[in-house]
Parts: sequence; C-alpha cells; structure tokens
Amino acid sequence: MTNISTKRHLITAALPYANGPIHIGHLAGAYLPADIHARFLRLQNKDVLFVSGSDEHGAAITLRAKKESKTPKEIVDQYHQLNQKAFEEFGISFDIFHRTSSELHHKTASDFFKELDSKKAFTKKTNEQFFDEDYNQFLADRYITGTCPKCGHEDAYGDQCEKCGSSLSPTELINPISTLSKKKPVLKETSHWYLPMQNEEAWLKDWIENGKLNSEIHHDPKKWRKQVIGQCKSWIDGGLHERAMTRDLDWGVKVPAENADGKVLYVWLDAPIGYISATKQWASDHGKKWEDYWKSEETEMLHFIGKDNIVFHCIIFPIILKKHGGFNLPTNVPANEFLNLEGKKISTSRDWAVWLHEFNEDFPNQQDVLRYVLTSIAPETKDSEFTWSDFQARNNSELVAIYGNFINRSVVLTHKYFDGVVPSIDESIEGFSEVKNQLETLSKSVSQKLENLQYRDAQNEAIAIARLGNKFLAEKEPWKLIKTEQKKVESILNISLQIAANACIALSPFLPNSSQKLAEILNMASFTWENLGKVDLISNGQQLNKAEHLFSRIEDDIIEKQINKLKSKSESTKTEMEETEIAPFKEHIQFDDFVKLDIRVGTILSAEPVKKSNKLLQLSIDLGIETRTILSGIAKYFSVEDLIGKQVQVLCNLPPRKMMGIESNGMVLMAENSDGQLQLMQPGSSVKNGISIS
Ligand code: B3M
Ligand code: ZN
Repeated sequence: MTNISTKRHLITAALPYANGPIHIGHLAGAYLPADIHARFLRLQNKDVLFVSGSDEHGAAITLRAKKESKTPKEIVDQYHQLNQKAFEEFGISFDIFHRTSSELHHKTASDFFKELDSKKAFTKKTNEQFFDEDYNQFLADRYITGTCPKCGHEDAYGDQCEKCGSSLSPTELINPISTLSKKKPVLKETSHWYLPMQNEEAWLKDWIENGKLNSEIHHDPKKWRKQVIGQCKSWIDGGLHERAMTRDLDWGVKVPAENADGKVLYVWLDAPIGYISATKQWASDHGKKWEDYWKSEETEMLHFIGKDNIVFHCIIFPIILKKHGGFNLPTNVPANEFLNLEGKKISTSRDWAVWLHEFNEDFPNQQDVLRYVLTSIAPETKDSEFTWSDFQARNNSELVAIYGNFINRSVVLTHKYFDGVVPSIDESIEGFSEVKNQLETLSKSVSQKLENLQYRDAQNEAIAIARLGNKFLAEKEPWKLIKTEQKKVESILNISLQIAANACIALSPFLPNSSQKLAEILNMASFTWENLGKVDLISNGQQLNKAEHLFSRIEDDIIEKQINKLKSKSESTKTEMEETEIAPFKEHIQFDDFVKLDIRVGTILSAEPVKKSNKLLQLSIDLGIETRTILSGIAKYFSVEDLIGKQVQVLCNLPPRKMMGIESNGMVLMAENSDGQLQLMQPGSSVKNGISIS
C-alpha cells in the first residue's frame, strides 16, 4: 500500500518474447501504463526503478528460429535489438532493458532454482509426456497444439489457451498435434521437477482476496483490478495443480541438478526471475543494492502485464518468491485486457498489427500522438479497439485543436503584445479564482487517478486542463481587448500561461516529448509534480521562447496509407499462408487397411450430365474386366470433352450408392488445388485398364 513507509518503487513491465516485433497491443497492455507510472513517480522525485528486458527462452523462440531457418541466438539478437530501439524511440523510459540470455540471468535463475530445490520446493516425478518421434523431441508448451478442453478453441497451446486464458497441460488437450511434424505425438517417459501449487491455495487466496500476508495487511485489495482478482479467484477455486518447472529442450537455462542433461528451466520459471537479474545488472552499473528493490519492506513492486500473463504473475511467481523466501510480493498487478485493431484481433501471424518500429519510421516525432490515443482507449476494464480514423480524429480534434491551439495562442499573443515577456497579473480579474479552483481540482484528480492506476481517466483529467485553457482564452478574447484594456490582457495572458504550465506538468507522464518542448517554450527550467495546481509557475518578466507547434494535423491521405498498408500486408500473408497451407498428415493406419483399398486405372468411355443435377456427371469407365457406371460431382469443373478418353484412377470397392435414381459403383480420384480447382490424377503414360495401384 502506498504509505509513508514506501521509499522505493520497483516497476516491472512484462519481458516481451524476442521472437517478433512489438505492436500497439503490447504497448497498450503493459509498456505504456508502466512508463506513465514510472514518469509520474519520478516527477515526484521518488526512488523508482523501471525494469524490463527480452524474454529469450522457451518454445516461442525456438519455434520462430525453426520457421526462419535461423538459430535461436540469431533470433533473439535480432529482435532484442529491434525492440530495444523501438521502445527507446517511443519514449518508454526503462532504467534497464535486460536480456534473459545474459550470463548474469542464467546464473541468477540457476541459483534461484538450486535454492528452491534445496528447500524441497519441488517434487521430482517421472511420467509420460508427448514426444515427436520424427523429431526425436519431447513436446512441451507451444510445441503442441490441440483443442482447449475448457472452451473448445482449436489452436490452444500445450501450456495455455490464448482464447479463454486457461492454463493447461499438454495431456489435457483434445486431439493433440505436434507443431513440428504435424502428427499426433506418442507418449514417452521423462523426469521433471514439479511445483506442487495445490499446497499454496490458502495463503494465496488470503493474499489476493483480502490483501493479507501472514495475517498482516500487505496491500489494499480494493486497489486491484476486478478482472485480476476474478481470474485468480477462479483458478484457485478451481483447484491448483502441480506444474512442471523444467522442460526437455536444449535452449534455456540448464537445470542445475544431477541427471538433468538436456533439461532446461521452464520459461515461466526463468522469465520472471529476469526482473531480478535486470535489477542486479542495473544496480551493479549504478553502484546500488539490488536487494533494496526486492527485499526491503519499504519498497513496493508493481507488475505491468497483459491479461494472458495474470496466472504467472499473481500465482506462480508469488509462490516461487515465497518458497525461496526473503523476497517481496507485488503490491499490485495492473493487468490490462486486450486491444483489437480495426475490428479484428491483433495477430502476428496474419500481420494484422501496427508495429512499433514501423510506426516510429512512418511518424517520426509523433510518438506522443500514439501514446495519447493508446491511453485514451486503454483496455483497463475491457477489451478496446484502435482504428486509424480514431487516431486521426483524436489528434486533429483534441491534440491539435484543443491543446496545441491553446498553447500556440497563449505564446504567440504574448510575443505579439509583450515581446514574449510574461505580463503581470491582477488577481482580482474576473474568472481568475474560478480557474484557480479548477486547476486545483483537476490536478488533484489527475494525481488520484494515477495513484489508482487509472491511466485512461488520469489522462482525461490532464487534457481537461488544456481544455480549460482553451475555453478561458476563447471566452476572454484578449485580441478584442488589446487596444482598449491592455491591463486586462496582461492578466488574461498570465493566467493562460499558468494554465499552460500546469498542462505541461500534468501531461508530462503521458506526452513526455510535447511536455519537454512546451517546457522549453515556456522557459520552465525544470518542473516537478509538486508544482501542479499552482498559479505562479511562470513569473512576471520571464522571457518566453519562440512559439512552436506541439502537434500537427494528420491528413486523410496519411491515414488511408496506413489502412492500405495494414490491409495489403495482411492480404499477402493470407495468400502466402493459403498457398503454403497443406493439410496435416492423417493418423497412422495399418498396412492391412491400405491393402483393402482396390484402386485401379480405367478409361472414361463416356460422360453425360445427370438430369436435374448441376453437379453430377454420369461416367462410364472401362476397368479392363468390366465397364462401370460411376457418378462424380465434377460437372462444374470439367466439360464432357475434357473427360472422354482420359485415363483416371478409380477406387473400385466402395459399396454401390444411388444418387438421382442412378447407381454409382466407385469413385474417381482427384486432387484439389488451394483455389478449389479439381484435377484428374492421370498416369504419366498409358497403362492397361484394370491395373491395380498399390
Ligand atoms: N514473454 C509472455 C508474453 O510476452 C512473456 C512475458 C514474460 S514476463 C516475465 O506474453
Ligand atoms: Zn480455451
């Protein structure tokens, strides 16, 4: 709980997998709110540490490497660099963006495991797990897909269903398929270290629902988001189970134990420890003690994540930290819901996303616009949606027309009437006390909302300060008074500039670049959160710098371009996927099953349309020892002339079947293209009719 004893703040943002670029869903989910919070605390001169880094282990990485025919190391190097740069350009102010492939992390995670093992936190068990015989590999987590037993989603992973959020084990999947060979896997024995989570239900429940730890108050559960508590509650009430903490894989942190060759730590054991190793790295770089951020009662920790990571941060990692002993548990886990894009779910594989590195390239120096829009629609309580037209509208009608316009007018008029020197104020001027009150109220409200981790509302209150200024100027119309009532104009502009300075501070966690620019224009050497709400932030006689536009209009053609880019990219991946989509192999059959099929070559002697059917053709086929009538649903694909005289393959021992009053005795084999076109499977050269195919 934020109280007087809170001295330090540790903010973590989920470690993104280094298997692909960052998109707006990631930003809205974790990085942007975490950054706003870190900036908010820093402006109060608090001791804040904001950590994140690349999650470089697990099947997410090795599968990507396989897909791109690269090594896992090449993949993580590539995306770590890309994402780190994109975050930096976007103004995500991590104190450190670390890597789980680093030596320090491997050692930290390995020591952590050893400590847990020595405290008997694990049970070691041998049991049967799915194994891909073609690839000679056990199939953990994302190496296996199948139907979710909870919601029926067909592409659930072995460890989790992304549709309903359930945490799963591979053997629970219905119709499990190896993502390597696309075949049904076999079961094979292997040994692993398990975390018996079922023993932890009681204290977890008390901690999450009542905010109590060892019967003492740890945090205020009312400050936790309802969905977070709800998800945890349903997991705990549904009964926790043991969960394997090691995997048979050759990429990851090696299990530091005997008889553990070829085994690594489960990525969800190793990744959250990444927050600790990032802290260690930062502390050693800055002459600080990492323990102050993890072990001191005076430190509060916030985990910023997306909703699919709740179980790992609210249940598994806390259990691990507690079993290890000596570590703080998070004070809050502000998980966000999902962000959709133009009416659809964001999808990496279908390239339906706005990628951060591309945005940075297409909109240089307009990062604040995206920050503003993503916070305006932050999916804090339910899923929300990004559209390019909304992006344009919020920029043009809020940032440009309200905030930018107000700042520009205030500064330009001060230059025009007073050579850019801040005029004095007569506090008895009509409207001043009202402005003062409103500034106080809005400022308090921004702080309050930020403390409650309600960033969307907080930004609304902050932009309301600019709205207030815009309205004030529009109502006072100093341009109409300058000739007759200069004194009044002096006060009006002074007040406007005080409002501008307040907007600059209040919006700074959200729009850091524009606030910096504005602070330069207003010549505010530095500012702190403490000053928010005051009306003497800009002194009389202070010289302003030249006016500059904080924001610029975004025209239709720019938006159209983005929409077309989104659509055309996802179209091309779609066709690529469709072209390459080849059905997975079917299950094994016995040789005897195959032998039962009587497939022969025959020649089509005649073909004629079947009355009242636009699908069927009646074929007469010479099979060497007899001529058969076969009905085939191919009328749409072939003309009669295409068929007569052609040799085809015929499955001869299907039982007779009557269609449209005609008996059909077999089936002509065809191949279907991805565009649905049929082709006859003709022998390469003429063969004798009736010959068997085997
Ligand atoms: N890399 C999962 C994700 O990107 C994972 C987060 C780790 S946080 C310790 O959704
Ligand atoms: Zn599901």
